[in-house]
Amino acid sequence: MRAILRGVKLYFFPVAPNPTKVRLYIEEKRAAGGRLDVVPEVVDLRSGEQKTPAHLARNPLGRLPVLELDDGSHLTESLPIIEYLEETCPEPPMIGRSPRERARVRELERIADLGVLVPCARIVHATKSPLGLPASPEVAALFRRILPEACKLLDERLSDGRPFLAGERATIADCTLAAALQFARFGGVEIDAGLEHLLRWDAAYRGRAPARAVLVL
Ligand SMILES: N[C@@H](CCC(=O)N[C@@H](CS)C(=O)NCC(=O)O)C(=O)O
Repeated sequence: MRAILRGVKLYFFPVAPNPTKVRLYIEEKRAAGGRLDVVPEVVDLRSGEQKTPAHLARNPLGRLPVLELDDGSHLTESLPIIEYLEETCPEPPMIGRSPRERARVRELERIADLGVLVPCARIVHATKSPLGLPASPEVAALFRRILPEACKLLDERLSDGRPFLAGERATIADCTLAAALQFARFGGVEIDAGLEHLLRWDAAYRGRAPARAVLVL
């Protein structure tokens, strides 16, 4: 009998990359037969709702995503939220089965997050921040130099034709990369057109039902 997770709520905002990672994870898990019953609720980042007392009571840092648990307590930070959901509802696995597989998936997820999502987010917020943050050409230039390193590495990993970053099945690494690339499209951050394997992965991933249920760009 598979575990069923009930009575939890995810606060998110569409296109914002960190909540998008979690939403993609939930859709992928459900599509693979996992029984996650998570109620979504929008917190409007454009109007500053994340800084209202109601949201600061959920996350004193005023950010998304936040997972509200069945006892009313809150969990913040996208990766621990995903890992909590995965540990609560481990089948089918989305981080891998053996210690080595799990380490490999986590390695790819960290590269996608720290090497792609964070640079994309820094470039977007330094050029045309949807949160109204001040522009910074220096920050944008720095992260434009950093971004290609991880993109190139992931392109090389995908060059053997594997459908997903870690192999034959979608994992949390795909969720993070897809969330990052959607935010890049939103903010006009260009990904090198020569990275054919990465772009092939992106097009194929976005065409799948779990991605279509979450991604809007
Ligand atoms: N390290 C955090 C980052 C959270 C974060 O920066 N979230 C953004 C949306 S992607 C946010 O809520 N920004 C609103 C703000 O900073 O006011 C995570 O992984 O969840």
